[in-house]
Amino acid sequence: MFGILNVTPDSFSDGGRFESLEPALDHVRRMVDEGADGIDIGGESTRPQGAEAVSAERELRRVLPVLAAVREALPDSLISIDTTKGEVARAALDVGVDVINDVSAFRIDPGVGEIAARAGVGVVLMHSRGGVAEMGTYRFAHYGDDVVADVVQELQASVNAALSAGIVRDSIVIDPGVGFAKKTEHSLRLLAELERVVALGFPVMVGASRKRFIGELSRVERAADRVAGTVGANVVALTRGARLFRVHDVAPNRQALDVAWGIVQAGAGLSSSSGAGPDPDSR
Ligand code: HH2
Repeated sequence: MFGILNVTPDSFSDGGRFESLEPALDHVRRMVDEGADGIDIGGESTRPQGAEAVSAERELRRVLPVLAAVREALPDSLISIDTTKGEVARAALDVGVDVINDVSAFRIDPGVGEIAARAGVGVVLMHSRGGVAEMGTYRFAHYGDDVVADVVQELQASVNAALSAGIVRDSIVIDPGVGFAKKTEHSLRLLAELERVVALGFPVMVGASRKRFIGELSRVERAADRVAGTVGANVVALTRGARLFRVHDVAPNRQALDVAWGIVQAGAGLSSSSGAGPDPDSR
């Protein structure tokens, strides 16, 4: 599970809260105490209401001091940089990040793939369409009859590009990109049929946390109040094969997913032993 740290003034649910170092570090420590395996740090919002693309210089000014401080404070946690820019990815690798999370899956800057390949780090390839300022909108949310087929095909193309850039299969995680160039109906179909994304053969991350589709289904306006809806979405995603979760609220998601995972595992044990039939000596 990755806890989210947005070092931005304009993120849709936590913009402006963690721009200075001390609040950011406190928040990160808390997320790790609550059970986060890693922290995903981003300096550019893709929020639905007119996200503003920022320059590499500005993004670096926002994230680099925080990345360095978090790396020092948490030497054993995974740190991921959420960026679409090679320049930012390279500088983040220099301070020791473990994962590059690119919401454009190297579409915006193919150089990110080569940089990740050279460094031998993990990558998250997320499905989206369009540039940073429009990927959170519905501008490119046009699909055929089967949104899952279209997203799987585009994710496969991203995987192929990553492999051609020299990234090894074991370093790749894929993500259907809930809410990115997707209306609520599209995000729901993708979560409902997540097995078809899992079938591509890579670990699947889901980033449903506090997103608009949860607000629409639950009629909860304020993003920070969408925690229960997030937990519901993540538990269903787990049962359909998601194995990594990107969340703002670590404690409730950790508890729910640990319990859900225990039940999934118990069920798997039952089905694997059921072939033997009932033990005649047992009652
Ligand atoms: N969603 C957001 C950002 N990065 N990365 C992955 N892999 N998957 C996601 O679903 C995903 C992501 C958007 O959420 P957030 O960072 O909270 O908001 P903002 O883009 O406004 O900063």
